[in-house]
Amino acid sequence: MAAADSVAVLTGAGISAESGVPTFRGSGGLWRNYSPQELATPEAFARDPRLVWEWYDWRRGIIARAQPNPGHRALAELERRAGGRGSFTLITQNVDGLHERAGSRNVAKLHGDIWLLRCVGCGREERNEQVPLADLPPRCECSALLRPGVVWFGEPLPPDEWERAERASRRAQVFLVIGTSAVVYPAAGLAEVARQAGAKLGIVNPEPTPLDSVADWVLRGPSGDILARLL
Ligand code: BV8
Ligand code: ZN
Repeated sequence: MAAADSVAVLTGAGISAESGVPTFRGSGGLWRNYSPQELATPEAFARDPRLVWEWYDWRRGIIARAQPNPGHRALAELERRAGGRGSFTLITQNVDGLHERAGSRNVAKLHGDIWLLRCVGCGREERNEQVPLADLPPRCECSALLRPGVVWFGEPLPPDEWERAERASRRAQVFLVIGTSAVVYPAAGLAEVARQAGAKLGIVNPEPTPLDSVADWVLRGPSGDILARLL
C-alpha cells in the first residue's frame, strides 16, 4: 500500500461496530423488530414520521455516546501519511460522523449525515446535535416536518459526493472495502469501478462478502485490529 500513490477506501457500518454503533444487517441492528430497509425509506417517513424519527433519535443517542475506534483512527493516520492532495480518499456509507471525529478530512459521505435536519417544506438545512430531540417529529419554523439529512432507499445520492467518490475510485491504485456487506448500490459498485481502472482490491471484514471472490486481499477480522496492524 505504501507504494501506491493513490488510495481510496469505502467504509460501511462495520467500521463503527467496535464503537458500539449497531450495524444494519448484523444481529444488533434491529430496533423494535423493524428492519432498517423498512424504516430508511421516504414511504415509511410519509406513513409514520414519528416512528421513523424514534428510530433516528435512538441511533443519534447511541452515536452521541460513541467514540471513534482504532479503525477510524488508523484511517485518519493513513490519510495524514499519504500527505498530498487527493492521494487518499475516504468514501463512507455511514452517517454517524465518526470518521470526521477521528480526524479524517477528505471524506465523501455518500448517504448523508445523521446530525443534519432538512425541512421537507422550505428545504432549510440545519445541523442539530440535540439528544434526545425535544419534539418527535421535529418541525421547522415554517411549520413543515424536518427529516434526517440522510439518503433513504430509492433516493439519489448527493451528486457532488458521488462524483468525488467515483473519481477517486477510478484513480486509485489500491481500493479498500472495510466493514460493509457490499449489498447496497451504487456505493458497492465503486469496487468494480476501481477494479476496471486497474486497482488492487482489499477487503477488511470478519465475515465473507460478495466482493471476496474478486479481491486481491481478504483480511478476515475486525477492522479495529486489522487497520491498526496495517499501520
Ligand atoms: C438509489 C442511510 C436510485 C440512512 C442507507 C435491487 C437490486 C440492486 C439494487 C437495488 C434493488 N432495489 C433497489 C436498489 C437500490 C438500493 C439498494 O442498493 N438496495 C439494496 C438493499 C438491494 N439503493 C438505493 O436505493 C440507493 N439509491 O439507488 O437511487 C435513484 C437514482 C436517481 C434518482 C432516484 C433514485 C440509496 C441507498 C442508500 C440507502 N441508505 N442508509 C441511514 O443510515 O439510516 S443504506 C444503509 O446500508 C446504510 O447506509 C449502510 O451503510 C448501508 C450498507 O450497509 P453496511 O454499511 O454494509 O452495513 P451492514 O450492516 O449491511 O454490514 C455491516 C458489515 O460490517 C458486515 O459485512 C459485517 O460483517 C461487518 N462487520 C461487523 N463487525 C465488523 C465488521 N467489519 C469490520 N469490523 C467489524 N468489527
Ligand atoms: Zn421549513
